[in-house]
Amino acid sequence: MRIMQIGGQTARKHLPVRITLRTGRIPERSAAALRWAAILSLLFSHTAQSVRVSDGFGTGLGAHFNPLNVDIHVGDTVRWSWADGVHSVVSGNGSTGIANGIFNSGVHSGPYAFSHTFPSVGTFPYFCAVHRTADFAGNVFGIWPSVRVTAAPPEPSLLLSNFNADAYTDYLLFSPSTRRTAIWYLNGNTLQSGAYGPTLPPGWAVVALADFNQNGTPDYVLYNATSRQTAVWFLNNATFVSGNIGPTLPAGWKLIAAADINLDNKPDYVLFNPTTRQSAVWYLNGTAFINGALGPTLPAGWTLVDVRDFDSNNHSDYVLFNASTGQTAIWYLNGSTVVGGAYGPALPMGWTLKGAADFNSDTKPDYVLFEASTRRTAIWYLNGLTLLSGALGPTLPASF
Ligand SMILES: [Ca+2]
Ligand SMILES: [Ca+2]
Ligand SMILES: [Ca+2]
Ligand SMILES: [Ca+2]
Repeated sequence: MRIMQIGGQTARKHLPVRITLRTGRIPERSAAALRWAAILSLLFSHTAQSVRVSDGFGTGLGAHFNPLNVDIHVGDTVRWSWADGVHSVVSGNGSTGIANGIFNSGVHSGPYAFSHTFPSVGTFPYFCAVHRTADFAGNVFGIWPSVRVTAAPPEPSLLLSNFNADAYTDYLLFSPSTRRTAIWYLNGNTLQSGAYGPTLPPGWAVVALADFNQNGTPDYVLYNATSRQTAVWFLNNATFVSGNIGPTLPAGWKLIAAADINLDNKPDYVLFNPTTRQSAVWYLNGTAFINGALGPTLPAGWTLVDVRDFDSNNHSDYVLFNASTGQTAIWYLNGSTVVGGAYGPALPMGWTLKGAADFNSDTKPDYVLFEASTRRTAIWYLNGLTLLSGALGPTLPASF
């Protein structure tokens, strides 16, 4: 494995920050952080799909369930409620009355509510054990009520850089289906205008942005998942200028970011292996591989999201995210060596951390959050790791 040969270092046994994370000493969060987390939780948390159950909906709507069919994504929850009457919600075959055991509220007098979360794709018919015959005969569609669960839409690729050399970071969107790229020019959190960038050849994706030819505007780092080849496309704002083949990644490794780790003004690759959670740095001269070093290994549950300088010492730092807890953390680096760590603000349920960049021109990186269920983005303005305020950013298109 090239990564092991070129690393020239063995994994470190003692990582102070790792211990900090594991022992769970959580630095106090500011009142602003708590307030913003609470506000975002209230405004943007998942709302379960609701089905009202009643005797009184009549034939057009289905006898007892409104709506008759519910369309949701994997992981969503449906909540049935009835104010009065005696009802139940039983998954299975309404014609025969045979339950299939996926969900069953039991028979209850109202007011009552029952919820079920759907972890997999499929169509799930159900009936009311009390009104089974009327459920079918009473609706004009000739169908049984059901919950239809489809796969969650794929997360868009969202990368952050300043394409038009103004004071503000912009969004780069990449659609895996069309392989189109689009730049959304922002002024803070506000979308100003957009432009299509170049469209990628089949098999390739944009995975990182950095200025590889020092002309002041970011270039695309491309990756081919089949060949594991990387390439750099040199851009002038949204216009393709030329391209170069870069080094090929070893199997199992992902390119997380391109950032200058050794302060020679040339971007380097930061790699992460999600299986071993090992990180590595590949030092580059333009697109030519020079040498590599192993970086720190992340604790279980944590992923490397981005690489930015969070303590204004010019050394890029790791931005870490724990998707199950919503917790964020920064590992401060000196080159590829961890020298400290701290927790950042925790994200509300349903939101993931997409990256970090400066959105309000105070030179300090801010968080970009994404909510998969609504495709909304949000900016959390930070002073170091202190959350100052938050604002919704533009909502990402499903595809383009
Ligand atoms: Ca800009
Ligand atoms: Ca460098
Ligand atoms: Ca730093
Ligand atoms: Ca900022």
